[in-house]
Amino acid sequence: MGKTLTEKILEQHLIEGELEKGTDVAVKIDQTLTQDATGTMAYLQFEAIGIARVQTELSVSYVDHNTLQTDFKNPDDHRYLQSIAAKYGLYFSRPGNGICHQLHLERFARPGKTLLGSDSHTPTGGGVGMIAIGAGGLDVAAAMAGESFRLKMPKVVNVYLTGKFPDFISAKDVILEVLRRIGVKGAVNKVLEYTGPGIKTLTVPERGTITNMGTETGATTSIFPSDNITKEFLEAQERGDQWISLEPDNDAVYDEKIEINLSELEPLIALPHSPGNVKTVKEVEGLNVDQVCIGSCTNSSLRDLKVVASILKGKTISEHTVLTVSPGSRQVVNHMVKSGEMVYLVEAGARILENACGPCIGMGLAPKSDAISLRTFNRNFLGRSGTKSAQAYLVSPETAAVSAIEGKITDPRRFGKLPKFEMPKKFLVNDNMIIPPLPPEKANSIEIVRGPNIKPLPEFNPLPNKLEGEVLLKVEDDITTDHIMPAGAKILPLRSNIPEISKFVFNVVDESFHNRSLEKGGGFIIGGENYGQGSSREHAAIAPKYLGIKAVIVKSFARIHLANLVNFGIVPLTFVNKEDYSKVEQGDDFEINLTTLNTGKVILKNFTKNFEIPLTHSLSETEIDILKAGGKLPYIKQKYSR
Ligand code: MIC
Ligand code: SF4
Repeated sequence: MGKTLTEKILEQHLIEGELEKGTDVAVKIDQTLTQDATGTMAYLQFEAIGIARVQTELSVSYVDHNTLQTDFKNPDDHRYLQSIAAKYGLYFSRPGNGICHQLHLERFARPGKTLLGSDSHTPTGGGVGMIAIGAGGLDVAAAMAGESFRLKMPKVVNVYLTGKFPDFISAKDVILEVLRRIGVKGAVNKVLEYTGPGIKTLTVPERGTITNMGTETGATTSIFPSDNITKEFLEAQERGDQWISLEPDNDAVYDEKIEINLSELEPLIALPHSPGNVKTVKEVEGLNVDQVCIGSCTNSSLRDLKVVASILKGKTISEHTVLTVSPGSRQVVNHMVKSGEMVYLVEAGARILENACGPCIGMGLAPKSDAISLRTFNRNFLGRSGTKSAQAYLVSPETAAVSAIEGKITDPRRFGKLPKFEMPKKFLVNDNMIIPPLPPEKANSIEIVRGPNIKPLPEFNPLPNKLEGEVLLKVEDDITTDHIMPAGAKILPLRSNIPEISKFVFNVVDESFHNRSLEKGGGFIIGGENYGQGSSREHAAIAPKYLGIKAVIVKSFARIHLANLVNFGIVPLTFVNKEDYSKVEQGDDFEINLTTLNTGKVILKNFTKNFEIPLTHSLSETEIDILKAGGKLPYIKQKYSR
């Protein structure tokens, strides 16, 4: 029986288990990446594990999220990260160099390798045929210490592409079409593997747009084969020697199949407040647009900026619309400046921002009250832009550029003829803002620099046999980590300070959550389907744990958040009968007996309403041991001390 590409790479990296769908496997991790917003916590944890040097083939620490420096906190964290990289043998990508996923694709991603990143959009690397997975910072810290990564062996979905793009349709429309069909939980514990004649029309950066935003389907990762197009890309990045040919077998057996004809795609748009809320642009055409933002790790490659520049050339944006452009990397900026195409953006009225995450994570350029903001980004969750009353829509660079000129949502095909632009044969490679690892003899003497915002890690106790307390909050389906632990310019700088950041837990949902949790001495959260979708931020587990959350009981979980809850000793439980969700209310008094956790069944006693309901979980034996130890850090420390 033939193998999928996913199976081939996972098999080569298998440390424990068998490639049987749904079972637990442990795989070797070749590369890791972190970014600054999750990195500080990841490295505090790496330090706590106590290993002298990273054990991976390659580990990179990027700075791209917290680059708005309104006081000392973010720059202090950058200094901390730089000293950590020097001491422990990592590459350090300096602030201003670009967005981690764009940079990793350009400079480090390698076909056939595994990459674990403390950011949910790590699957961007799948664009060159690697297994690239997003995880919580502690899992990445453990991988840097040489631990394997545990996951449920995913099902493999074949996304079979045929045809080729008509003008004004691009990679973003492909992933929006996937989201339109399967929604934001359609690929939980699945890998989206792209094949078919249509992939031969897609360059690596276009493939990267698709694998990047595959995250929004809940997928473990997304992957393209490594073919001649990959070879050309790596050669253009002066990394031709790193290319290998890697394809699924012709008779590979997939669990599901999705077929998309690129020739038949239309410009698509995700409506507020979910990337899964997809319509055709035509259906919402004519709505006035206050802000257009081009950039983010989904759509900030040279190809994307070139197409935008070619559309904006000689035009002026609407007087009612603000346009921002944040390029993906210095390489992209360098090309745009040298070719003169940056001028078209400037002359059209674009506000050129730093090559960083920026408005995608509410780091500046928040839209005005009630604004309609059209973004080439991958997420439009409530409040994420920094303005709670704003309505964010997600589109391709083509739709964004044409709409910025018109001042309203516009089907880009109305523009007329698609202007031509040329891609370079070779990229302008310059790694002078990436500091390579120091040799061990020099690294040993490096002092770690800690600013006053870096607070010690909180310590948590082993799990008791019985959990008691009140339901502190009951929420609906599709609660994102942006609801649980919001980001933005004010909160992100607190990522290495758990007591402070915990004040903002569930702020967009219920401002009294923090105080109520402390007053009641902690308790429980009840949720619906796909609880914790979105970001990999482990702060959405650590901060609730700090506030005394003991268990989260839901209809279903998103993959990364579930792992983060386990890592920090919060018990993730699900209803056996989903209808029981409606029987419990905020304020109910619960008792959960955990002595039967190993059997997969536990009983919840509701004292307020005087009934019992059955709960279950998907935890492996190792995960139960981690929970019992009070989290993954004490668990690993126990292991190393043995
Ligand atoms: C995001 O896009 O939500 C982030 C910010 O990049 C997060 C990471 C974080 O919260 O620091 C992610 O996607 O994992
Ligand atoms: Fe940065 Fe936005 Fe990409 Fe997250 S989704 S890594 S915030 S650009």
